[in-house]
Amino acid sequence: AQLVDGVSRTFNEFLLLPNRTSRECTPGSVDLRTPLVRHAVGEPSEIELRTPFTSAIMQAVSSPELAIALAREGGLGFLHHNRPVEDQVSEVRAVKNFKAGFVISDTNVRPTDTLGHLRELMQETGHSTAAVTEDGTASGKFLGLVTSRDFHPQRHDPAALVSSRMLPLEKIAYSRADVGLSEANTRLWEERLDCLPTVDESGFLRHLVFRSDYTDNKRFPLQLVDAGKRLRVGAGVNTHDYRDRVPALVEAGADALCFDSSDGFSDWQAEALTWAKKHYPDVAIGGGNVVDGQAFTFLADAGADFVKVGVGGGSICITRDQKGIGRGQASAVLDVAAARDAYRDQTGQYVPICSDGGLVHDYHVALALAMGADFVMMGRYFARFDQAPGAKLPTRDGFVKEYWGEGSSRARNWQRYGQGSRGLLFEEGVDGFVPYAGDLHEGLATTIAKLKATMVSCGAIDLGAFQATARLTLVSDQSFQESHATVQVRETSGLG
Ligand code: MZP
Repeated sequence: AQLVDGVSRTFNEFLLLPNRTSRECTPGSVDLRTPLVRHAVGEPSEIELRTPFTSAIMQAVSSPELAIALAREGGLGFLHHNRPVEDQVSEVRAVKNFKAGFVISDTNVRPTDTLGHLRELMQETGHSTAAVTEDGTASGKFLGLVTSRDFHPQRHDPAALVSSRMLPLEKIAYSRADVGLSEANTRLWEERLDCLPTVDESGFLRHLVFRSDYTDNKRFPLQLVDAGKRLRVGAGVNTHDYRDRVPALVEAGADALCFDSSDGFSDWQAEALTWAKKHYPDVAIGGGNVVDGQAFTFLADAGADFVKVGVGGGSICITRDQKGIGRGQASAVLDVAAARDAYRDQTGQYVPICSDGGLVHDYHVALALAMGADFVMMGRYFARFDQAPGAKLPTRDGFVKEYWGEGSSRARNWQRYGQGSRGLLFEEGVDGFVPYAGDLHEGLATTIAKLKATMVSCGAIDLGAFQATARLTLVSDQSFQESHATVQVRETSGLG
């Protein structure tokens, strides 16, 4: 055997040093746009993400609801492939056909009629949000908002309302009973949004009466009639049935595909990529997963439009225990990023890389990006949110959501964990739970706020500058201890 240079290191072993922060460098000026697919140096990528987040190609993570919520935040959800082609296709269609909201014309709003009318319209059109306005236009006076997801005014910041999707229809009633909403909370809502909320017995929002004219869309950025615009969605594919799956997903409108394997450094993946790029040269198709520069170059040469990095670091992953294969995620990202840059210098082609798995804390996202990742993919992180498909279960201390690996017996994703037969000979993933974290919109907003704050401390207002100028330091065990609070901490303020 040959011993490769360097130790296998992971994100916990690094910190970023602050760089000089200029006056112009503020969280408000930070731009998180990033390329998703291969492009010539000096030209823009055909697909850019507005925020560098993608959701894992996993049954427990990327439902259409999650892909919709993430696309609305500027990221991209990848629907999983461990099922019949037609099931995946119908989920791609569900995201592509999503319409953000609409205004119904009802000058004489009679609450009970309107509700029925709304319900029918929402079912017919597939919209998730409906606004009732006095004159039926987007700029008229809003009388109410009806949405299709749970929204809890006690837990949620009123400002989050502006782009959220809230109530199950059954819970809507035009009652003015103000049950369960504290006076202070009501005042907050009135002040912040100038509206009067009413809630049902369980504290869920029932109805909002807006008391101003929201003619200024900036104050009320709900996209009411967002015509012809479609959300982006990605889809995983595998090296077994790609000749059927790729054409069907392209036809359904998937914006980006990704060959998804626990070990992408294989002839099968190169062959599949070559086939896909030959038949669908204009479709964005990524590959992976890899952990070193040699494997990156192999997939880039085979035509990959982006390459995913990470073996064995996932929160549900036991590949390293089972097979002794993998590499610390920080070392893997640093090595692959160097190969990506060398490939760029040699070929004039920039092939973005994605740090996939093993991001445990929000600051790990910043580290992955600073180390050279163009975007990240996360499973555990997204599995915690309402929009993820896992069941939400009560525990003594709150709620948890189910989260299981693609290599677990539950998922049985033999296409990803091919061990030489159809079916799994042994598990490479576990089946478990993650703490419930509420709505994606709000959770991701906090993560983005932290990422921007880190970038500002490092003096960078875009990801290119962040990668180019970030300074990393290794931490010793002792300094790792020092990073944490060393006093007994009071009940938290509730800030994540
Ligand atoms: P994490 O964000 O939960 O730490 O990791 C998610 C990533 O772990 C996925 O995107 C995928 O690359 C990988 N994964 C999914 N299932 C397994 C498994 O069962 C796994 N071993 O390692």
